[in-house]
Amino acid sequence: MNADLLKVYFIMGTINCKKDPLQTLKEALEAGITCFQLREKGEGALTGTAYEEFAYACQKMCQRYQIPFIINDDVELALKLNADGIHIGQEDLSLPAFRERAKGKIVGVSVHNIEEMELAILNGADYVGIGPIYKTQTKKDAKPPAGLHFLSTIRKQFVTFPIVGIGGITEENASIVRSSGADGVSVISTICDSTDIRRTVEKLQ
Ligand code: 3NM
Repeated sequence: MNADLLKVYFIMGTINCKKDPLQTLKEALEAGITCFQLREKGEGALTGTAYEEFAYACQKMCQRYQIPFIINDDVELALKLNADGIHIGQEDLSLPAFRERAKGKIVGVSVHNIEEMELAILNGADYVGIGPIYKTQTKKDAKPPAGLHFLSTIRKQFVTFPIVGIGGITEENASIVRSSGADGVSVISTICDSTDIRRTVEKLQ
């Protein structure tokens, strides 16, 4: 995949938004995000038809701005909607099985150590998410922060593989995450909580 798509990678679910989620997504798209992942998880998250309708609305909006629409975890929905890609965690699914079903789609995998990184590449991941780089309040079961050192170690070993950093990334630390080896930054709260999404996305670039 083209690693430029990871530059400013916005992740969101309805529970992350204080404002209208579709309005937040629209503002983020207008501001220049390069990729979007729907991560509808946690207490109070949409389910059933409401979830599918919301996913469809997000997809339509991403299509309007020609930005990849990725779904977190939910392989069935990703296939049903013909999403551009899917992002999976270590616990979610056997990657080789999914890779086979998701021909032509972007497949992203969260990795937390060298072994997971090697396995993700071997099994056909298109990019990896490395995190949490910093402490995050957003993911309750996040692992302890991996820090920039881990990111730069991975980058030295995998010189060209597309990598996005995640976890606690802000307007202030995005550039050091990039200079430590990430092709891009993935954020939830920095965009969801922003009072000026245009300015925030500019600073994350
Ligand atoms: N995955 P925020 S950290 C969804 O470490 C997610 O794999 C992580 O949210 C990982 O930008 C995380 O608000 C939460 O810190 C990122």
